[in-house]
Amino acid sequence: MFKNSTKQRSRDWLLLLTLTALPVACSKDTPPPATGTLPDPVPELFFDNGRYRTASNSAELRTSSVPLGKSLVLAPVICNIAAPSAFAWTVDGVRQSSTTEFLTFTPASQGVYLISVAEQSTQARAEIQVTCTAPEEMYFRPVKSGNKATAATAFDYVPAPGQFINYQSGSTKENALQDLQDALNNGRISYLGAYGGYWIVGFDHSVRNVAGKADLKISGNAVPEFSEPGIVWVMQDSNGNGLPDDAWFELKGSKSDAPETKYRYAMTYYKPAASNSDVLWTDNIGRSNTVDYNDAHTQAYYFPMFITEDYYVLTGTCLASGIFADGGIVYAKDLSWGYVDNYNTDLTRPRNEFWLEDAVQADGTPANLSHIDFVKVHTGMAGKGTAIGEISTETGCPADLNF
Ligand SMILES: [Ca+2]
Ligand SMILES: [Ca+2]
Ligand SMILES: [Ca+2]
Ligand SMILES: [Ca+2]
Repeated sequence: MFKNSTKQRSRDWLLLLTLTALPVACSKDTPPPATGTLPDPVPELFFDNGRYRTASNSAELRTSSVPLGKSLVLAPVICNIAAPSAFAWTVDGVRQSSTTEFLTFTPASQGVYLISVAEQSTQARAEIQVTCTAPEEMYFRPVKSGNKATAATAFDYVPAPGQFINYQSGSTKENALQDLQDALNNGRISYLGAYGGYWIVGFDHSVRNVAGKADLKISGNAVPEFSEPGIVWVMQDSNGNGLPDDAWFELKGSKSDAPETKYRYAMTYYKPAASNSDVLWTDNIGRSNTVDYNDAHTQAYYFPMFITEDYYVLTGTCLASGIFADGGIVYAKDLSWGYVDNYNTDLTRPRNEFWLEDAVQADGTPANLSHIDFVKVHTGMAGKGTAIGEISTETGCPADLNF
């Protein structure tokens, strides 16, 4: 099934990983790996803005926003710190009382705030710029003549590596974004690849949160005992600029309180040195594995080759793998509710329907959103089965159920 060279290369990588300390998932201070080497595991914090991260963009100041009169819970992604101690937070240099990884920020007036967090045992530190904008309803966009119920605009598409991902050498990020736009326009399914692969889309109007009912529909291609759950995130255009550069809120699901669910999880995928190869990944908690090349999908690279750097980092929430075998057949477990490309087992929560009431802050408290403008979906599991390959979410175009 595998070419010998592929397996040998994987063994070389894994041997290296075994012989040296496990690599960092997300270090900005170490160079990208040359063939056969990986960055050292440097303790690090960063703020996730919902976009992929590379060596070249990791030093950019991340931004977010919060409408006046509301709170935003901030929390960094924690890399290579096995047992974090206390955290120290500042807002414009003023020390805050929180000593945990969470800060509830409730600005008293509109303006731009620089917020920092440092982990005390390592001095790992991160900053984020948060703009306090006009109150929540200021930029609500009512439905106008000519608007449509489904998402209109593709803003970003960065799949994880996978057997259904086919962006070969010479492809561009613009090619990928156009593919997503075409899928939105034509009602086709999009492929997110393995854990963390994502798209970001926007509506031509604001999707109102109507109390006590589902507000969004996002289809997948799940069938019983083959679910590949994707996590849904939503955003308001709080600063009114038409771009998804504000605060993301996860829609909770039936696994949100499961002890194995990992929040602010980061996975780094490394570009293979040769075609027809497995794709190595490492994560922010010291694990590594591969997305495996198989003989059913023979494009040269499963890694999206429009990523020009040697590795990229995808972040989000990670659920325990649903892969299981029974009688020699591999299945992917159906979850109760709350995920795209999942065959809901809770029949009170119809499949493919999502409630904006389920939007939560980083600490799991309700976000209480009156409406949203943007949606992100990412593959929510890292798992693979022998015959079926990696778990990878498939998605249709989101629709406003209150249109
Ligand atoms: Ca609702
Ligand atoms: Ca699927
Ligand atoms: Ca915006
Ligand atoms: Ca899939």
